[in-house]
Amino acid sequence: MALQTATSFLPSALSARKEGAAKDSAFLGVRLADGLKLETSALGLRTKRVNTSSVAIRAQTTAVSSPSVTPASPSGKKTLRKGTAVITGASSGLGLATAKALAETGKWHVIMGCRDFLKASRAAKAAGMDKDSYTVVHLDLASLDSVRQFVKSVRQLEMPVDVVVCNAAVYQPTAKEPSFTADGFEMSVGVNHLGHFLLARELLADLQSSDYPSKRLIIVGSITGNTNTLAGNVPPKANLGDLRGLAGGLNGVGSSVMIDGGEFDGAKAYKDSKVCNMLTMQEFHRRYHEETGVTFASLYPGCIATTGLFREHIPLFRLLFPPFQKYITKGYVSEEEAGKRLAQVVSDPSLTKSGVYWSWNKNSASFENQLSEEASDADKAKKLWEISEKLVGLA
Ligand code: NDP
Ligand code: PMR
Repeated sequence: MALQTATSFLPSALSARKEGAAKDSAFLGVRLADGLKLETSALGLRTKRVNTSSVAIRAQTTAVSSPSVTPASPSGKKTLRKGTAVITGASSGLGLATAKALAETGKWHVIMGCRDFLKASRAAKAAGMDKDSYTVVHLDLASLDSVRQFVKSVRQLEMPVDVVVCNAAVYQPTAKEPSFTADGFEMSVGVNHLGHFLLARELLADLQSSDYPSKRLIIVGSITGNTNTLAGNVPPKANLGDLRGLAGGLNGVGSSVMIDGGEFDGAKAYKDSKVCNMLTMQEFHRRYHEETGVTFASLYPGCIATTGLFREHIPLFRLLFPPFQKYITKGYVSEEEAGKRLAQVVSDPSLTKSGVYWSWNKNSASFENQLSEEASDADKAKKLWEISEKLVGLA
């Protein structure tokens, strides 16, 4: 049933500019002199053919059967139709594991929003996902045009959008100079926050029109953006300051590339972007939960030390990080387990509370976790929202 329609790829939008000072990349990124603070707390089955002529050049899709409302069974009892979940960055790591976990239930169809169509298709196949359980649609979060095109392509699939998971991310801890998205934003915040901000804002209307009983928008957060934890106190620490760099456009031309106005630091930019993700989830909750009934949630899935997230880190780090997390911090979690956790936030009937940042204890039981002061600052979340909507052209 799968019709593969690979058209051209979106050119990658990386460019390097000079800004800020070069950094040393010490093992585990920590120089002893930095003084580590130990603050603990701790879619009936219709077969749909995508009209490729109407899907603009950048969209690459695989058309599949789409789930719909299941009519009353012979017993007369209505069964829940298949849900459809959009997952960004589902070509590897947490996104792929979540897509697999959802697909395996037979109750979910996954729209995989990925920048590399072939990689995503191969990954889904290698993971053993049934070809009718997913659709790959091209999405490069480093381009706002691509995000808008993705939204159009998803709508052309004519599947409901029941859950959206903003999962994709880049981490550039060893970058000496910033790189930029197609729209000129520093890459980490541009992809992890601004691309997702536009995507989530656009797809909210689709979530709202879904008839699924529990509609959810999930933005993946992290412990490392929370300075009320030990992990969040490993330098460089997340800090958005007064958002002056963001307000200046993060372009390195007349403004800093860092949200707080400071010098470029790739690791900090990632952690700042995660604070933005967690603040954005809460602001969505405050603005839209009552009106739309959508559940907004974030999470820390555990330390998935083996994923592609660390691809740009030095080889020694990649070698020692997994055992360090397994045996020393005991924060390690496998990709499979982390995927089950995120799949729970997508689909578990008991996780409908909105505005929550979920974490898991050692027995893999979920609990509502406490965010840091900055990551729960409502004034900052509002300011972040207002600046972000200007930057992505929504205001
Ligand atoms: P991976 O690198 O394995 O996955 C990241 C995904 O994002 C990949 O599919 C990647 O695509 C995609 N991606 C990157 N840039 C873009 C872009 N410009 N447009 C579209 N997709 C893009 O990392 P993880 O699975 O670890 O990360 C997933 C999420 O989990 C992130 O939000 C991360 O912050 C979070 N997280 C991870 C933790 C960990 O320990 N690993 C801990 C806490 C949170 P491609 O395959 O083409 O590179
Ligand atoms: Mg961290 C309980 C302790 C704990 C946990 C759960 C993590 C998770 N880390 C912990 C502790 C420490 N880390 C300590 C004590 C150190 C100093 C040796 C340390 C170092 C460290 C580095 C250099 N840790 C890291 C890095 C990274 O480059 C990773 C990062 O920050 O990526 C942004 C990372 C992480 N530690 C974690 C988790 C989950 C990460 C991946 C971060 C993320 O995706 O947010």
